[in-house]
Amino acid sequence: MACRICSGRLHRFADFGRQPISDAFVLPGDTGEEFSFDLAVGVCEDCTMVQLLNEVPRERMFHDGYPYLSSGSAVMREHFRSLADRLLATELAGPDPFVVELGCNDGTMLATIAAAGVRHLGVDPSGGVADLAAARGVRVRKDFFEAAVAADILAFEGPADVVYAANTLCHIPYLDSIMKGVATLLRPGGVFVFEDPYLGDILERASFDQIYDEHFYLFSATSVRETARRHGFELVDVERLPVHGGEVRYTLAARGARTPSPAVAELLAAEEAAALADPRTLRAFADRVAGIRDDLVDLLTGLRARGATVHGYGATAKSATVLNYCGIGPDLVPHICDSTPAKQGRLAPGSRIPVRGPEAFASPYPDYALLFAWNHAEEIMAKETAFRDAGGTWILYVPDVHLVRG
Ligand code: JHZ
Ligand code: SAH
Ligand code: ZN
Repeated sequence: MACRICSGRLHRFADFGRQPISDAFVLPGDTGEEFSFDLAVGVCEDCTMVQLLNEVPRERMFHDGYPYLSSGSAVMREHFRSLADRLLATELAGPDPFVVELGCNDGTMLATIAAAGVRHLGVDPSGGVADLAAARGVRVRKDFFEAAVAADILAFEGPADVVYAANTLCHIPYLDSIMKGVATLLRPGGVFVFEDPYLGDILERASFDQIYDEHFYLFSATSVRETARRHGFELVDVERLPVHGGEVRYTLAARGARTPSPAVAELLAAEEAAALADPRTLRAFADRVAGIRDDLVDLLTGLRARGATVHGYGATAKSATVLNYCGIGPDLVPHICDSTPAKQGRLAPGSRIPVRGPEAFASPYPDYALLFAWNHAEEIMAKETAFRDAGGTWILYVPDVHLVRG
């Protein structure tokens, strides 16, 4: 296996065994074998990019039945509204501005742009979510963004002031084509802004469930800067974000077009000091993760032996890694509650744990709730205070296995 960015040698540091497609929720009657692949992660010895060793074909993950909805969290809706407002007040404040969003999903971010009457285009290959965006008044093109699509957009719409992507760029193995496309599409002086889970946070919190089929890359400022450099871009800003368990928003511009903010050098220096890309750091992470697996399985088997009930909360894509790596099935967690319509009434991939609507949580409350959507803990605990009042206890496994009494 060679690095997807620079063809350098990859050093494998973690292995999660066979895994299903994380967002492929199974119909109960479907007894066919699920697609699976070896989920293993490596770091490039040259450019430091952390990446999966195996690639799942993109059409298997992103299609008309793709279930994830950006609008499923109030905190995320507010996050995207404030980002859109900021873009409108800055990069999109000139005459006839144009913004393109890669992976616009159900249009949560672009809805604010559309409401402001600003020219925009969302690009997303998942037809179901793209239809929801269109229903909100967002202009959307159902396609995988890549260099040829960028050239086509340029021809029909003209150059973009901003290309934006949230939780999408790290999903795309073919970044060379993306970078070429964005370079073609941006006007001179335009910016490419994207935000994704941050390697530094993943290592610090041992949040190994951020590793699954869709998350092909785990970015750092160091690896993003190197990737950008290879395509004539410069990393001109970084901003740490609290959402999704810790992310970084990167801003790229054509080399020499903008003065990098001091935050860039600071984050690069912090990554160097923390030896983020050092195989020893990454192997220590893998050891910690094996400990979390043992602790979680011990806790759940102990609770079952005592006759306590444990239900899952949030049928996240992340939970696929937890469940299938730890070997947790319906015997330990009989069902998971989730607010996403397209996941309800189905079985979680691999583990085959049934997914029910949020109303099932209270009827009756379990003794313990295993919080797979730990990144939304504050929002969820605030709306589920009745669970705590009924004596319920949350189980979290990030940054270690621990109990929270609401
Ligand atoms: P959440 C997905 O990951 C996939 P997931 C993807 N690869 C990615 O990077 C991120 O999103 C952005 C439910 N829920 O956000 C909704 C409730 O039931 O952690 C979701 O199914 N009640 C693109 O799936 C899940 O939990 C609630 O109150 O790991 C949360 O999924 C809330 C707030 C959520 O992302
Ligand atoms: N930006 C949203 C959605 C993230 S889900 C948010 O942060 O909540 C990731 C989205 O990327 C999915 O809707 C998926 O269909 C889309 N996607 C995957 N590959 C893509 C590509 N090559 N071009 C554009 N979108 C893509
Ligand atoms: Zn490399």
